[in-house]
Amino acid sequence: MKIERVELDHLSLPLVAPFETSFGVETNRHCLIVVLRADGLTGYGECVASREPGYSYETASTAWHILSEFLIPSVLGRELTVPADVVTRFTSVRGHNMAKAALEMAVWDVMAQAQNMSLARLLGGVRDRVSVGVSVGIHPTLRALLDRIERYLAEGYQRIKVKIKPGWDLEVVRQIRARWPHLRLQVDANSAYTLADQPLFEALDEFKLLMIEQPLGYDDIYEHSLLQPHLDTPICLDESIHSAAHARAALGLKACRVINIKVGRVGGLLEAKRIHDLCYKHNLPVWCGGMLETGIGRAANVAIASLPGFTLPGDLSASARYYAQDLVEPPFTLNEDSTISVPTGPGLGVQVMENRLKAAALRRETFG
Ligand code: SMG
Ligand code: MG
Repeated sequence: MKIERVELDHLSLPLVAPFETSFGVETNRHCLIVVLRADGLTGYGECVASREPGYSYETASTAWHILSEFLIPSVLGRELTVPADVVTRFTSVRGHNMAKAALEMAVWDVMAQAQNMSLARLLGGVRDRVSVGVSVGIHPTLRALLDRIERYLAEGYQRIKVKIKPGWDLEVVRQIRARWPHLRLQVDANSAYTLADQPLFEALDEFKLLMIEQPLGYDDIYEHSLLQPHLDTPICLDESIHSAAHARAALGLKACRVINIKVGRVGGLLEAKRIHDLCYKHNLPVWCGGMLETGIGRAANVAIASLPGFTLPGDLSASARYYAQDLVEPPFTLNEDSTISVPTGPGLGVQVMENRLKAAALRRETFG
């Protein structure tokens, strides 16, 4: 298959509510969408880098630079047969995983369509619905947070993740537990703590959390390995796992008991699958993280989450949790059993509404 043309769009989409983490607040989601044309087919990919370098060093602007100057030119006009070929073309660029993942996703999409197969099937998925939860940001008051959780529970989400930061942690968890003793609950610190906070994490043990996500440095594995043996609660690594090699290091050091796999953070679906396969072999449960994706990135997330090792609920919520109007039809909805159905149509299996893409674009450029 020959890549004939690639279009890049930088979008700004208003979120239904601001999303606050230990590193900042987002009210508008910035992302890049890749539209790829090959053999009469159109594939889509989403770049999850944010406007600001808070979660990762990549931003929508750095991804634009890397895609337009290096990654897109490396595949334009090329014959590619399998998705791994595109990864090979990218080896001369170090890092910039979110930029790489966006273009790779569009290639998987067209290649799955060319075989008239869903992306989930091409990846080796084994489920037709995936278990999901909802990630709840930091709120101005505890009251507001508890009300928000109550509404998500009423909508049918059966697993809640709350963001924590120093000063918004133990008491928050205590109050949630007091109200919902059996709720499947986990926390995400986004690297807001240090090893000196070990007593806080020990104190959290009594609340039987499913996991504590990325408590320490965003690029650390070693210090997490020093903390994990002191805790009953599993540590889950997010920010510091960028490759299967990192996952291997975390496994070897026993730095965590769970890994959050994000397609963008690890450079694409192929690497996400490699991390999955490694963890599956070692009986380490994984789950699919979220980056407030539109329906395009969400379709890829749901597909990868259908692999057998994704045994914990993902941060994959319904379209309406993020956007008043998603970019795709039909929008993703929550089933009664707190799952999302895996699209069965060819490729990503969603219809991208290009007029909505155009309406939200701050910048667009065509290559080839
Ligand atoms: O997509 O529902 C979602 C958000 C999930 O909490 C979420 N993601 O560290 O896991 C994480 C955060 C990063 C969000 S930065 C935009
Ligand atoms: Mg996280």
